[in-house]
Amino acid sequence: MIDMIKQWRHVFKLDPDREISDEALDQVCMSGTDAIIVGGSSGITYDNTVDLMSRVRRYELPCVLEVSDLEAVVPGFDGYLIPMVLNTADSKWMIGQHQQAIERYGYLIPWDLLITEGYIVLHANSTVARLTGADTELSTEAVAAYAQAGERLLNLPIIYIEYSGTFGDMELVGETHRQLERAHLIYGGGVDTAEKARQAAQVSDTVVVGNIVYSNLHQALETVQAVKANKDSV
Ligand code: 1GP
Repeated sequence: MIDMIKQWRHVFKLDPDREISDEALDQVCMSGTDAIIVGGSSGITYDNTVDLMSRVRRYELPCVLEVSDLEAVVPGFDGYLIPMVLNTADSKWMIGQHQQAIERYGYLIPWDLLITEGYIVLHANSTVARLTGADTELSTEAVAAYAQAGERLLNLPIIYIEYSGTFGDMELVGETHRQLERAHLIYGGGVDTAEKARQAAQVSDTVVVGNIVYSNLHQALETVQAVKANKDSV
């Protein structure tokens, strides 16, 4: 799983709770992006997840589920991303929900398809920050230290800097990246133009593009080439 993810430079994250036409989905899947992540912070159900997965499955693109709701874990994805929020004082989002999932469904879990992500949530005014009670007021040093704690103490293969809904501080992302030795750094949040995609690609290993797919598909599609053109910059 991690070997596959390490190849990804650009990924679209699609939300099962939002409408996307067949035509738009076709353009997203044929855009040259490396994979589709299915995920969102609210309104995710088994039915809307199955529906989106089966539509994306028509394309030869890796499709993984970022698990946020236990009721909406659908079999048939190529992999399952399991977020652990590092910058929250509420241990439920770090390990509690995971413990409950294993207690309830342990015998069903396809362990070799799971991959954990150390999430650092930095946009205070986002659903994920409010939901998880993330401490978003962090210095660059503090964020880099969370990332290193995730990589070196918890041995997490992925660190995900999440600014969902706003474009983040690229210097902070770059400095965090420099402090990592092994973990793969994913950046997501507010990438809605080719220029922002280019900047994000310079400081991270994988750039995730979400919201703009639903508000300006043309600009969303432009982010793919902008990221790919930066292939060798990290
Ligand atoms: C959200 O990181 C992703 O989980 C992408 O963020 O929706 O702001 O592009 P945007």
